[in-house]
Amino acid sequence: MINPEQFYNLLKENGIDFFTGVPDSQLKNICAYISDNVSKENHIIAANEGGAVALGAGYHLATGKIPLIYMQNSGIGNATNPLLSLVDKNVYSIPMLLMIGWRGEPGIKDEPQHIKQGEVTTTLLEAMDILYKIIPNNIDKAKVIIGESIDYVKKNNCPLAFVIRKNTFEPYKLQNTIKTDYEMTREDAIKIVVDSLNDDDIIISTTGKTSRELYEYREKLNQGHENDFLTVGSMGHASQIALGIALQKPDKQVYCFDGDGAVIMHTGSLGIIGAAAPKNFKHIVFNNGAHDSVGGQPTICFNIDIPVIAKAFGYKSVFNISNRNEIVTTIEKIAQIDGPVLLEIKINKGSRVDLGRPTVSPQKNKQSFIHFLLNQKNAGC
Ligand SMILES: Cc1ncc(C[n+]2csc(CCOP(=O)(O)OP(=O)(O)O)c2C)c(N)n1
Repeated sequence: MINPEQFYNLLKENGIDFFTGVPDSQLKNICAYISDNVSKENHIIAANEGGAVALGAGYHLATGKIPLIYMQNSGIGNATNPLLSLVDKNVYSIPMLLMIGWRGEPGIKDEPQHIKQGEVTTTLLEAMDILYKIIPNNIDKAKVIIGESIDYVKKNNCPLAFVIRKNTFEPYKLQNTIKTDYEMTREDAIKIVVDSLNDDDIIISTTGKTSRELYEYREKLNQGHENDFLTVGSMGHASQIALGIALQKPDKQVYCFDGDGAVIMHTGSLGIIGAAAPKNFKHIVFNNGAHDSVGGQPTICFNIDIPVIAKAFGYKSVFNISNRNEIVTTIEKIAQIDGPVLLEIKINKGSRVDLGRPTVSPQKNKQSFIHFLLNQKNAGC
């Protein structure tokens, strides 16, 4: 394995001193090292991977230097537009390094949402004409690749991608972590919200540990999963799935369980919800100020006012709470009033070490959810 400090030092020696991206669990250790050791001005956690590519392009335009953009391979989709229509040789020809966590690498067991993305990761890069290097597990070999890659990027004024396999980096624990003193973790809050909902309310839950904790709580209660659509991939899009359902099923209360990182990834969606204004749309944002599911890197969301943003985007009512005893009364209120409604619950980051993953496949989840929506008999999961 590669020591994150040594890897970072190699980048630094080669003149790389600007970093931006969206965190990934496979890049957790190197991202944590960068977070702890690079100044705020030179390390920006972006809203989404496309934004990170554009931010890196701006850095290059202003300095002539090479930025490094990090992302999970799921983020290639978000990054594709600026990579092809801004950075590409046929447009502005901007040099940059990409560092891409390779979830779902063929032959390595991973979750369903990573399988296709893992299969096509290198093919997508080839299709975009982006040269890629798989970073070897050995610092001396990595050193040669880093040097050659930076020469290539400078000479050709184009991007090059480092593809990072599982367990490439040694562990490094984030030091500069924000400690909060709220009453609940996400799992505590999810449990109380679920207990406060009615049997026929539906939940669209966001990517990462929110969906995993919701799933496990249903298991613990011996309930089925048919009320819940677990958005295991597609980070930032749970609210639009919920909108699509809410508009078609006005008789059902539709709850979107969102994360702050996910909200910030595609915030414009809030305006679309505000404009469509379904009365049955109830948005709950579990704000832990972090990308907790992939390593706890900070988001901007403890420094912005999500309810105020939602209100400005046309939500009818917004709430902000952080205490246990407020959840039940607020959910009761929310159930009675017209949406779109947004409830922000401020929570501490962190989760159980033994948190599992859904054992029901996404397609089974979809089938039982559809049956539930159509008021048909449960498909059995
Ligand atoms: C497009 C995309 N980029 C990055 C990821 C990796 N990822 C999975 S969950 C997550 C963090 C989500 O943060 P938040 O919504 O705040 O929820 P939390 O984990 O803090 O509960 C990230 C970055 C992803 N799945 N998809």
